[in-house]
Amino acid sequence: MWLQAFSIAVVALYAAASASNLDRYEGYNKYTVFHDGEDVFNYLVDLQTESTELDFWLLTRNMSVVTVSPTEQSTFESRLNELNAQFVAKPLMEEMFAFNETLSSCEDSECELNRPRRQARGFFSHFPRYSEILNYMSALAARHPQNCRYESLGRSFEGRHIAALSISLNSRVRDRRVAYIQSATHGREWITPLTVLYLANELLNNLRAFQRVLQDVEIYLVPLVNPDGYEYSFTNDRFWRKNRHRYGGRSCTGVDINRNFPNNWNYHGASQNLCSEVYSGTGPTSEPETVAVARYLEYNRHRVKLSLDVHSFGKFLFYPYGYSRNAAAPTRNLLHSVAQRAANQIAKYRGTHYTVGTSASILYEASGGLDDYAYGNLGIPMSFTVELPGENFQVAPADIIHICKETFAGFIEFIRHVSLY
Ligand code: 0X9
Ligand code: ZN
Repeated sequence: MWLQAFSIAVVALYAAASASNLDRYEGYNKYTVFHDGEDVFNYLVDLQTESTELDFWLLTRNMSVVTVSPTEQSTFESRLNELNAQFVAKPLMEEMFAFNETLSSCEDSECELNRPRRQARGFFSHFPRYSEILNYMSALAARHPQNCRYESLGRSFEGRHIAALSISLNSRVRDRRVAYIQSATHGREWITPLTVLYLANELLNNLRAFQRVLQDVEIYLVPLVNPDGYEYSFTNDRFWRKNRHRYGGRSCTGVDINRNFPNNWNYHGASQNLCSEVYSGTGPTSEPETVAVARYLEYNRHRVKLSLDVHSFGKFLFYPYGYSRNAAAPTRNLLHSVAQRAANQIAKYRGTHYTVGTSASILYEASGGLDDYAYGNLGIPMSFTVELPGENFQVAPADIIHICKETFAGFIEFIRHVSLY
């Protein structure tokens, strides 16, 4: 009897916690659109930049995934029909409830109730909240004081720390080449910090095995570039992408940090409409999160040889330039071959296939990204954006560990190249 009441309470708590960040998506549809003509692609690119009612989860040259509010669905469908584009529509809530288990959070009583099960399955079987991630990072540093430093790069708009881990064979030697890896620039991309934390944990637990890789290299990890957006995607809006910059008296919130870096700022694929998902801010580096990252990279520009910006989703490895299809990186052959090697290593684990290229040619042109800034402004020779697997910014909990493991193989391959520069 007691057990039954307990289970009912667990289910009720679970449902309450799960529903809140999806409340606003009642009636939304998720569209998968297939298109090979320029017309449809250009129509979708314009919508991505300017529409505030449509949210592009993926936009490639021949296939796109977009969520649409109930009021906009008929106009959107008519336009797609006019353009002869094939599409499949699915109620968004239906899809999300299929992923029910992944909707749990870990800063409420529900977390406490699930703790034993979670511990049994390990850290890499759920989506941890901000405080859990920071605890995990500081515990790693405490456990490996000779090899790991835990620090803050600065604070977010809402005042959260942008936490970092530095990993090296000897943390007192400070002038090594740096492999810089960041994630969760976009709040909703929950799988991304887990892959970076998995890398930290694996390296620190197997320092001897990775001695060669770490010989001349410091690994610098920033798992949550956008802690406010990350938290907001748990508490209020599962699909929140931008930071949480609030402008007094204005109804819309947030800047896309990956449109805010000072490289061709606010050129293609960025918007000056505050309500847009790709709002580029009031100027380059207008955001505290962008400043924190740019300041670190600028200060260490001669040491940083690799910059990886981990996003989701789509299974892509992108190299510069992303701002224009007509801009070719002078070292593109090298960038391509390093990324292809990483893709090959990832595929070895269970066959996951990544596509390698520039995001401007595979996706859309988008300016103000970290990858272009690191390569173009700072001269960091290896700069990439990783788009991890996924379908809807969730992955099944049982799959998290596999994504972490295959991505780890790719990270190590990228890092192996650092000592060559
Ligand atoms: O659009 C983005 O910021 C990235 N894709 S995501 O779906 N995670 O939002 C791709 C960025 C690629 N790099 C540049 N365009 N510079
Ligand atoms: Zn992203």
